[in-house]
Amino acid sequence: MKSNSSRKIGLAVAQMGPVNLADSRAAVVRRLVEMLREAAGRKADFVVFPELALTTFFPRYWMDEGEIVERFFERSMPNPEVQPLFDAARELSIGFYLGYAELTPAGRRFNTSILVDRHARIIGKYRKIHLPGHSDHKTEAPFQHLEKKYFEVGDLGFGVWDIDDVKVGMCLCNDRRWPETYRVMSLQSAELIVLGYNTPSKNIHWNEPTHLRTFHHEIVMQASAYQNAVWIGAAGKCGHEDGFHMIGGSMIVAPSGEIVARSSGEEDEVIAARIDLDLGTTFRDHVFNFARHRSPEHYRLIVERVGAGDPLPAAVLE
Ligand code: CDT
Repeated sequence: MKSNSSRKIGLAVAQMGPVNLADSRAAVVRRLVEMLREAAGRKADFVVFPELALTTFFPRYWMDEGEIVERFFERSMPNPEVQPLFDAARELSIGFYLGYAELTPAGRRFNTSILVDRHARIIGKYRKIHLPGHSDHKTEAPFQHLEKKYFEVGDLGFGVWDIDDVKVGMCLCNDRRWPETYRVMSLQSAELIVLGYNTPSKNIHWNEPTHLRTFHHEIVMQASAYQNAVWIGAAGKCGHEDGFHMIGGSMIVAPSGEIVARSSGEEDEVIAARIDLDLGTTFRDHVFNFARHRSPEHYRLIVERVGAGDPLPAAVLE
């Protein structure tokens, strides 16, 4: 990530409209490349793409696992279908974050994101830790949320990487709702946290009013940016994928908690801001000076307990 002044960089978030079951990888990658070019034209140094950006949000479908793997998982990265995105990044000298379904050589499956620098080198990898949904077939539900069936819990922790002197952390979708996600990264001096999401506007587990889906999406990121003195770039895949609606609201949030850029629709859309990393330093030097003010001896329960009042591991997250 290069910057003209020492502590300012151009950050773009590339929201995606729907990716339908019938859409080819090649067509999706063309959309990503087009948005990468637009972001570069707007002087971005780095672009955030959504979670599972290369395919439809397939955890909504109960399907044969072999078919799921064949249709939706990537065996390597970059692979020939995704290579045009890497080639464009190198040509434009721009870095990116991309979410995709990863199949390892050992046959393990993760909901993964990567951090790619402006030389198109993969410098960081994250595997989603907070997998939402269920693993059983909910025959009464209008759609499924089978992340617990199709993915393993990530095994890489929450990392932070240096990308041209900016400390960048990654997470994915449901992770953004959990305070631990951000704090583990801010304790590694993260300055910018990037994430992609696919958030259905309907909650199949309980009758949640639809407006709360966007409200909670905003409130967790605004509060977390402030409490951890980080910038957040969040890219959604949204609109109606084969009739199943997901929220938009892709955004860039400042360490003040303020939203500085926000998508306006539910289609492919690039939003951008020139972000001042020193704003985070200001908050970290004062109200959130961790070294001066944190009291970890009083936080032990956070790592000793999983569920409230119960030292045993929680069974499921639903
Ligand atoms: N993709 C993803 O993690 N979506 C979840 C839906 C939660 S409802 C089961 C999210 O947190 O947005």
